[in-house]
Amino acid sequence: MKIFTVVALLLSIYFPTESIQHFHTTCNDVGILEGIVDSMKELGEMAKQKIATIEGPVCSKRKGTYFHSIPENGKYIPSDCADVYYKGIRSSGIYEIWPRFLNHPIDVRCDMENDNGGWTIIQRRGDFDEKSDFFYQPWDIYKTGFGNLSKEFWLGNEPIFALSNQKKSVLRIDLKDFEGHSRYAEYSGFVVRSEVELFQMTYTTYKGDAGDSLDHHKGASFSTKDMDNDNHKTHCSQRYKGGWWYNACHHANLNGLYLRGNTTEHATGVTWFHWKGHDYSLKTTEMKLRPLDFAPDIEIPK
Ligand SMILES: [Ca+2]
Repeated sequence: MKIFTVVALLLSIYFPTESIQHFHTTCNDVGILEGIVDSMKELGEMAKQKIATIEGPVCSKRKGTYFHSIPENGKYIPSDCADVYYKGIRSSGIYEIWPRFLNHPIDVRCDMENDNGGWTIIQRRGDFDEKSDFFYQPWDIYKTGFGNLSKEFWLGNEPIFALSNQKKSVLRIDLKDFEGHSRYAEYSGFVVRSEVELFQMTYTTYKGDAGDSLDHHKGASFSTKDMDNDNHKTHCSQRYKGGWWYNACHHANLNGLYLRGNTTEHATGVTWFHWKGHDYSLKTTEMKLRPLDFAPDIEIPK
């Protein structure tokens, strides 16, 4: 990959057209821009390491959709669950992928059912007999990920950073209560910045029937019980018992305590305010990513 291609890639990641507003900002945004520059340096280093470890990325364009994979010992590892789908696999389950900005492959759970599939699941909660505070973890654990892909898990802020930056992405959130009802929320343009920028999260548009409880968290940094990056004088993560993009403090707390339905513990449960309020802890949640240009009719020849 030529160096100007890498530069163009990095520029397209950090200066997409909808972010032109960066150029019209005030002095207060200088810090943000400095963070972006630091992230570009970090991504540049990652790109150099990646270039050094592979013979060359495989990239074919079919009907406007790119298929990226990395050759290793003669086999091609998909870069996400959309690539797994393009290989002809239509069953939900655990598969190996290699996101472009990670230096190693990882196992992930793919959702091949909801809205045509192709989703890489980044968070999963459910009734799996884990401790209720299983998601009350420190920064470094949230960074690399934890849990069991067959039960509850957080994929990790670094893999989420890598996945959300390699292609323009959609985040889908599927929610279920204990009475058999389901809701969903979808966020296009979802992106999580690097650790230098405290895994800050943003997106462009919402759609769905769950209500937009992520709106309060748009642009927020990630916080954990040992890292207060929120916008409230208290420590939101310690108050609400999760790792999350707390602002001041939350309308969604999907990594909170597993409290099973109605609870008197205010806002510490697995909550989505615009559907069930602050005092109802959901039964299952899944957060999943898919490329914005996912095209379910495409299959890459084997
Ligand atoms: Ca605080």
